[in-house]
Amino acid sequence: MSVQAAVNPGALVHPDEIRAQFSRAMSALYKAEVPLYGTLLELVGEVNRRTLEQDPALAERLRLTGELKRLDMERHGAIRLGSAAELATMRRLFAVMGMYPVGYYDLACAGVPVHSTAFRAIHEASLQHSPFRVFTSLLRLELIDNQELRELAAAILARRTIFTPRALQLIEQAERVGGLQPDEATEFVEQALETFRWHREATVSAVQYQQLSDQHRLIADVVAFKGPHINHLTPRALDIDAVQAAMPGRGISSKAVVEGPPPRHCAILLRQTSFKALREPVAFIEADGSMALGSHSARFGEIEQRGVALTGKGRALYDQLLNASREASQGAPNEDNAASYMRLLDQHFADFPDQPDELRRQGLAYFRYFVSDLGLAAKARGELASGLEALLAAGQLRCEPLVYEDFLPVSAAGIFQSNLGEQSSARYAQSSNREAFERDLGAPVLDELALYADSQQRSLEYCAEQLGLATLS
Ligand code: OOG
Ligand code: NI
Repeated sequence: MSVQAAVNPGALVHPDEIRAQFSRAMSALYKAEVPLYGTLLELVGEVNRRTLEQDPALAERLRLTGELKRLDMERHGAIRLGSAAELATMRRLFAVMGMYPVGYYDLACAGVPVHSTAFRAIHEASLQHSPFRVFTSLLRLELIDNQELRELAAAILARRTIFTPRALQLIEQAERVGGLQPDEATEFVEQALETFRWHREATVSAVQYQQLSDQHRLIADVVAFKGPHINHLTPRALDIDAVQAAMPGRGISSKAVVEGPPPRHCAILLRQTSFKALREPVAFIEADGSMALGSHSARFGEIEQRGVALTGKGRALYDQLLNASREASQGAPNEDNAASYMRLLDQHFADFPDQPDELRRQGLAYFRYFVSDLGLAAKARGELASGLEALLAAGQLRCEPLVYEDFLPVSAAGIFQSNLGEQSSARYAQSSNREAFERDLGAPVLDELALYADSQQRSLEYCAEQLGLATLS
C-alpha cells in the first residue's frame, strides 16, 4: 500500500479532475504529434482574446455563465473503434473520468459506415470543471458487402488489444472501489493515453491496406493500425469566421464550407470547419516480416463555435431549414458551390428567430437563469416581481443561453468526408441501428435533451431558493 493510501485510504481523486488531467495530457500529445494543431490553438487563442476585447458584453455574459473560465481548456477529440469489445471497454475507461455516452449519431445514411456517440460530462458543474468530450465511432463491418474482406477485417481486429494491461487493471480498480487515488489517477492518465497515440507501424501488408482502403478509406483507417489514434482535437472559437479567414495566413488550408447553421446574432448549436488530413509515412508489415513504406492520411484539425442548445421543437426547425437549404443547393455543399450554399443557408435560416428572448418565449432553446443584483436588492426590500416573466422584465432575474455540448450528424458527416477525400461517400441500404450500438456499448446512450432540460430546471430551482420562492417555472 502506498504511503498516501495508508494515511488516508479514502482520498479518491474526483473523476472531473482525472478528466481535466487527461484532457491536458491529450492536448500535449497531439501538439507533439501534429504541430499544426499547436498553430491552430495559438490562432484560436488570439481571435478569442480579440473577440472578447471588442465585445465586452459577450465577455461579461461568458463570465456569468462560467464559460469564460473553461474557454481555454475547451476541446473535443474523435476516435474510431473496430469492435463491440473495444467500444464496451472504452465506455468503462471514459467512466473513470466521469464521461458518459450521450446521443446516437447514424453516419451510414451520409455514406460513412459508422455509428457514434459522444462521451462527455453531463452535469453543468462537471462540464464547468472540464468540458472535454470525445466523438466516438464504431465501424459497422456488416456494411461491408464483400464477404471475404469483411472476414479479413474482423480477423485483423480480433487480434489487436488497444488497451494496456495496466489501464485495464486500473479501470477494474476504479470500478471496485469507486475511484482512483492520486498516484493511481496519474498512472491511469498515462496508461489511457497510450490507446490514443499514433502508431507508425501498420498491422497489415501494403496489399491488404489497399484492399481495405478501396472498400472505404475509413475502413483502412480503423482496421490497419494498432489502435484508435486520436484523429483531431478541436478548440472552441468565439468567432469561427474570423479564425477561418485567418487560417491561410498561418499555412492552414481549411475546408470550403463551415458546417452547421449560418452566422447569426444569437449562435445556435454548433458551427465547425476543419483542415484536411495530413499525409503521414507508415510502415506496412509484409508476410515475410519485412516492412514496406507507404503513407496514410488520418489526422486533421478542426475548429468549432458553440451556441445555444435547442429544444426538440427548435431542433426540428433547424433540421427542416438545413434540409431545405441542401435540397435547394442540390446536395451536400462542396468547394465549387460554397458561396451559393452559404447564401441559401442564410436565406432559409431567416425563418429561425434570432433574438434570445424570442427563442425562449417560443420554446426553441434552453436557458440558464441567474438572480441579478437587482433581484437580491428587491428581495431585501420585499419588492420582488411575481412570476418568471415579470422577474425577467424587471431585471431581477437574468437568463443566458445554455451552451450546446453535443454534435450534429450532418456536420459530422461533412467533417468525415472532407478529411477522407471526396471519393469516400458510399451508399448503404441498412438503416440506423441504435439497438445494436447500445448492445455493443453495453449501456443505453443518454438523451441530450433531457440533460439540457435538467440543467435549465436546476438553475430555476437555485434562483427560487436564492429569492426565497417556493417555485419558479
Ligand atoms: C469524426 C468526425 C466528426 C465532429 O466534430 O462532428 C467530428 C471523425 O472523423 O472520426 O469530429
Ligand atoms: Ni470533430
